[in-house]
Amino acid sequence: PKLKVPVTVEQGDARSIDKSKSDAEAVASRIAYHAEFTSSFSREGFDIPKAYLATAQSIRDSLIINWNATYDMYEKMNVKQAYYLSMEFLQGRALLNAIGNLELSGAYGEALRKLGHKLENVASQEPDAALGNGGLGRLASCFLDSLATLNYPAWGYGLRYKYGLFKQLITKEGQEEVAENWLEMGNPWEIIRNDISYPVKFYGKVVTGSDGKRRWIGGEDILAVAHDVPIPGYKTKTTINLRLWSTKVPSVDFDLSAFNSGEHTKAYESQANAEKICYILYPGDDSLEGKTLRLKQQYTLCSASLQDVIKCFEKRSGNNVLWKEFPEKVAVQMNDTHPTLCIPELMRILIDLKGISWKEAWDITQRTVAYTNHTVLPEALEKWSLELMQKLLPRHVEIIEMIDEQLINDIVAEFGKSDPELLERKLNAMRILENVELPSSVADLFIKPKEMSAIDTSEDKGSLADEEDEFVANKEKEVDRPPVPIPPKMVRMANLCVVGGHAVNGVAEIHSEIVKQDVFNDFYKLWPNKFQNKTNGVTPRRWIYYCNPDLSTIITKWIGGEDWVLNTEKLAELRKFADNEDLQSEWRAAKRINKLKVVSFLKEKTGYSVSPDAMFDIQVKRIHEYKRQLLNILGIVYRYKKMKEMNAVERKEKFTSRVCIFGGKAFATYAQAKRIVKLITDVGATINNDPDIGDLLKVVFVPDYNVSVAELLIPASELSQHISTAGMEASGTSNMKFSMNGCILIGTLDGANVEIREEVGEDNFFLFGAQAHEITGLRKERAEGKFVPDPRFEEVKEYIRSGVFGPYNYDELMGSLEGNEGFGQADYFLVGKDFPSYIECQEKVDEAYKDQKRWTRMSILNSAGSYKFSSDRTIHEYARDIWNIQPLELP
Ligand code: 4GP
Repeated sequence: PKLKVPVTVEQGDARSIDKSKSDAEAVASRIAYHAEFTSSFSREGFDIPKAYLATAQSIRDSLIINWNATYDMYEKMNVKQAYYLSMEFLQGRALLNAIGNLELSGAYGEALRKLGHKLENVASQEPDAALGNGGLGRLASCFLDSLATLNYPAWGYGLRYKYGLFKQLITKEGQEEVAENWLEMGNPWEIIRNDISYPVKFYGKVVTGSDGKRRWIGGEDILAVAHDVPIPGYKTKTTINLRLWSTKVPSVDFDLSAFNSGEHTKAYESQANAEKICYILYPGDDSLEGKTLRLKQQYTLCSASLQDVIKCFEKRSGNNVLWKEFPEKVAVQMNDTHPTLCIPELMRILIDLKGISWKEAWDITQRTVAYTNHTVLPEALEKWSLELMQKLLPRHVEIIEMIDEQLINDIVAEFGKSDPELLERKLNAMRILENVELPSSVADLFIKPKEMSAIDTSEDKGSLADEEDEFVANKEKEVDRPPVPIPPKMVRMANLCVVGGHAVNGVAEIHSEIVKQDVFNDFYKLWPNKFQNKTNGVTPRRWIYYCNPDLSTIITKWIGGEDWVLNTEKLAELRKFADNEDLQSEWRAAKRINKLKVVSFLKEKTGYSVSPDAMFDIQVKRIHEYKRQLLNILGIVYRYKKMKEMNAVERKEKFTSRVCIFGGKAFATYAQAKRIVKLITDVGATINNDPDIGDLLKVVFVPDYNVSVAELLIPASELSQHISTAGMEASGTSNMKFSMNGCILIGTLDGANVEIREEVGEDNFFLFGAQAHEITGLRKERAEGKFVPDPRFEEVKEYIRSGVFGPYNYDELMGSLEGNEGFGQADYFLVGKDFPSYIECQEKVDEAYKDQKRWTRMSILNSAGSYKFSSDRTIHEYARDIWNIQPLELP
């Protein structure tokens, strides 16, 4: 449509402009202003993409006003601020969230109607900002929302990747990845700060200056440039900042003479090298180039952010910079180990650039930084090659070596020298450097008795002939034996985090226990007070209030007010109405509306038609063996096989109709995860086209799962699956979102499931499977061949192998469940072990669903019991126990 309102040029806060106008008129004229003057589209017309940009730009104006006021106040009050450093922020869309938080939904809806558009259609134009992989990135985004909403002085730092997480296509071959160019149409939410940039150095060497100090010189310099994204709180003026860095070459580095002499590519080379650091979210790191790039990304985040933090601290301190007070003004939270380099970088800045002693710098650093662990999977505990790090960051390696040495001394002091075996075990577990020689004073303690005799100068050396025999025998053995590879020297980032920070936290109670008792047990015994739990949470604004308006209206009506959006404890009041028939029927009606939306979405995205009368059973998350999508699909195959063995009447009698929905991305090089995707889509293709089955069972893989898709699926869900091998899922956060939206979970006692079950009540949670403390024993039993598989499990694998679901060779996938030769450890994720209890539990689900009153009661009790899982609660805990920051609200 053409613009229907006359364009009046107005600037300023949408509500404070012309008081004679209604909010909607004022908003409309502001949108029109931006359509005319700001948007980068051609003049004519006012189509949806243009309407989206102009709408976003108009709301951005309001955000900037609040945001300036927020930081002016923080500066004036010189308050302590928390800085959340994360390589990932999975923000999703911003428009409806911003409009809602500013309480302008009505005005914007009406304004856009006047201009010929619907707000929902305009909002759906926005590409997801997918600067993250999954849980940890989305948690960071929920935290920003809560920090702003609760008026905490805070700031997020991340990287501005040009390409977000890949776009997932589902084809006949399974998953395919294509680049996600989320910035193609420009990003109205960011403000480029060309005046805020910091040099970041790589390579070079370290020299000792005439003053005896170590200096990092030479190397490659790039520039990190700030891009600011305002994050509005809900019903507050507080608007905090997410500062994302992009990289470029300092202008002096452009090789003009090469360009002028025709070597255009050469001239551009350094620019391209600098820019590629922020090209993609997770560069494949099988190659050395990939590894180097990822380490450069991590260092860019740490270095630029700390320089920025320090500049702010110095500015706020005026003429009186007291470094020892730095931790009283600054808290740095490292979201997993990716920002570990903060520790040596802060040390470097303090010692080399600010002239502070090692001892004081160490004290400041430790009091400033804290670390959150998000996974106990050994392969995810980051280690970097010492050699690579030495090349890229030579000064940091010196500092890390000194921290390691200091740690060795502490360990020796703590455990003494009387028990060399214990000491050696402690050093092996706790040192930051792996496979690196010990200082000789400590190494001497471990000389084995045999080695001792070799350097023994006493007379008794045994007979010469014996020694010769032994020598020959050893030589012969050497001929047969391949040379022993020298283990690579590595830097263990998690150990550095634990040593260098003042707090370490897990993200759910069970996970924090595993962190203390297993992953970092030696550290825990040494410094028990460092270790904490901070059970994750999700923002109730995005994850129920905005994404599920129908249910939210019902909750507001029954609780008698909307304050549950800020005080989720109020949700517990729903408990007393759980059996109320009126509430129950309203509740079901809201679910149905949400299911209908998903029915059309699935049709559009996958071509499959599903019935809104069937139970919507959903598993959406990254595809990973430990999350066991394989268990889910094997359960579905079992169900299908049983259906096929029955006649139509029996089938209908026995089974509840289900739509089984999967979604999630497999890491591009994770072959086994991609095979799982392939199996799910193959199974879907067969079942969905089987006329015997009809609406009784449908299996749909939703392509390109992201935040916006989650916002659509979660409100429509009735059953959701959180079925990881116990002890392996740190927390999970989608389990919280599902439960909040009245979905019932089927799950193992893992991560936050444990706490959700406690809150919603065990009758309202479908529990199955082995428990965390049993897993080691079960794996051992499995590996020793003592496991006797359930015949139903064997039957399912056989059925898949028989080719019912197409010609693809599933040997590798099925083999992994059996531990055949070449397939690694037998069923490491214990799918076979948990299979019988899983399918038996699914039968209970079917039974429960048949009684819709009972089911609705369970659903209501889930929402009611989800109050603990608001990220507002989590953020209050971090603020109180780790950051020591206080809320401060704008007048
Ligand atoms: C995830 C964990 O897998 C998940 O259990 C947890 O809820 C989430 O972090 C937030 O704490 N881990 C990651 C990761 O996303 O990349 O390790």
